[in-house]
This record gives sequence, C-alpha cells and structure tokens, in this order.
Amino acid sequence: MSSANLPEELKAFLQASSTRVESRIQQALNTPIDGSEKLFEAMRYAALGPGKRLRPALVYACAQVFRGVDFDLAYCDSTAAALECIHAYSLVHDDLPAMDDDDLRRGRPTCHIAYDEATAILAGDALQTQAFELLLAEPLAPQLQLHLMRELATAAGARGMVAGQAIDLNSVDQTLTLDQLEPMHRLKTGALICASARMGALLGGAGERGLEIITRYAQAIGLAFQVQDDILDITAETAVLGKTQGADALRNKPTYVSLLGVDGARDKLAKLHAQAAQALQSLDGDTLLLQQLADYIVQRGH
Ligand code: GRG
Repeated sequence: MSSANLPEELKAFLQASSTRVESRIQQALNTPIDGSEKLFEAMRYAALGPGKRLRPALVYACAQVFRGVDFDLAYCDSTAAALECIHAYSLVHDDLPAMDDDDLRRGRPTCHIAYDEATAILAGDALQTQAFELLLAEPLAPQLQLHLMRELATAAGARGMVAGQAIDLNSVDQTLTLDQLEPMHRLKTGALICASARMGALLGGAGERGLEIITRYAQAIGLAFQVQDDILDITAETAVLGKTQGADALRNKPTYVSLLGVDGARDKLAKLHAQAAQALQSLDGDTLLLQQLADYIVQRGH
C-alpha cells in the first residue's frame, strides 16, 4: 500500500501526527551547546529524516481511542517524540559497521556515512537519553510519568529491543527455528511498537482491561510489522524500500521468508492481522483508526 492509497482519514491522521511529533523533536534539538553543533545536526538528521513516524501515530491513536476525537493531541507530543527518538537511535546504531553495516537508510546515506562513525554513535546515545528528557519535560501526574518512563526503559533496554538486537546479531549463519525467531522479533521490533501503543493508552487514561486489549492488538501488529519487513526485504526494490534490498538474505540472517517461504510468511501475516482485528472487537470506542493502522502495517510497501 503506498501512501497514495491510504484511506483519507488515516492519511490525514498520519500527516497531522507526523507534523506534531516533528515539531516537538525540532524544538527539543534546536539548542546545541557551543562545540556540539555537529552532534545536534546528526541527531536531527537521524530523528527527522523521511520516516513513517509509525510509533508516534500509535501513541496518538491509542490515546484518542480512550479519550475520543475531541482529545487534545498536544498532551501526547513529548511521549510521541520520545518514542521516535528511541526508534531513530536504534536505526543509527543498527546501521553501524559493527552491527548491520548499512550505508542506505530512508533513501539517504546512513548517519555514520553522512557524518562519521563516532558522531553516529554519539548521536544514537544522545537520542536515547533525549527520549527520557522528553518524558520528564511534560507536567504529567507523577504516577503516570513514572509509568511511562518504566514502559519505555523496559521496552528499549536489555529486556526489550536491545535483547532482541543481541539475539539477532548472534543468529547470523545460525539455523533458527520459528520458535526462536518469534521471541527475537517480539523483542527487537515488537517491544517498541507495543510500548508506543501502551504509552498512548496510558495517556488516554486506559484502565487495566483497556491496556490489556491494546497490548494484544499491539503485540499482533508489532510482529506483523516484522513479517512484512521480511517479505519486503526480498520482494521490494531498493529504491522503494529506501534501504538495501535483500540485505538479510545477503547476511545469511534467518527471516520469516527464509523459514516459511513468501507464501508461508504471507499466511502468518494474515493470521496476525486477524488477531489484531479480533483484539479491537473487545474495545469500546471508535477503533476505526487503529484498524486502519493495522491494515497499513500489513499492506505497507516500504
Ligand atoms: C541497535 C539497540 C539497537 C537496536 C536496533 C529495531 C532495530 C533494533 C533495528 C532496526 C533493524 C530493522 C530494519 C528492523 C526491521 C524493522 C524495523 C524497525 C524497520 C524500520 O522501522 P520503520 O519502517 O522505519 O518504522 P522508518 O524509517 O519508517 O521510521
């Protein structure tokens, strides 16, 4: 699905949430101290490059589902920006020579190519801590603020995304089973997507039941996102992907496609899509946007 084919409501929502979060990130990254201009430039390059801003969109949409359409999305700006900063840092570090060693991301040179390796490492480090500064910048109820910080720290750290990345790096040239591949992706890609949805729901005032439903929805779309990523890695063109096509196969990394074939991976994707829709059925409120986001994740072309 290219952005031209998106339902109008979703297209408008994605546009509005991208504008909001980019402006919040700009604001956070516009005051370098003397001598750190290059660092800040690299941080802005990484965090404000042409990405889909999917995690911020999930924050806003999951808050809105509990608060209704009249809800002031400004309440979520810092949290949405925090999620995007963590995501941007993960991409910068993932592309480094010591990790995936990629020189193309979002259709442009990766951060360490556009700047240099040391600057890219520092930009990633600083984007990570910037995320927590952003969460602290919002005058929220202390309990809620602590809850958001815990969600993000857990999802991004050694029991979340970083664990997934460590397992992934160890899996090169290994034969993983599906039972090993799935937990790795639930951590590497799924944890941050799930945290985005849960943190949005918390900002929306979700209770325990609402949070549990959002978690089921987000776990399904988080894994679906990765399955579609694996499918695109072998079916889409580099120019469309904005990153090197076939990079996983080249590195001999196990993927859903290498284990299940393209058709098997598409079946898996359809099952996860259905699980996300099923979770939404138990949620009160207008879930159309969340359904459309799930559709977008499984049908996206890059
Ligand atoms: C380096 C600690 C550390 C973690 C890296 C998420 C991750 C862990 C690495 C990214 C590798 C990768 C390409 C994973 C596939 C799924 C994914 C996160 C794709 C990129 O996310 P998009 O499509 O990117 O949301 P945009 O550019 O749209 O923001």
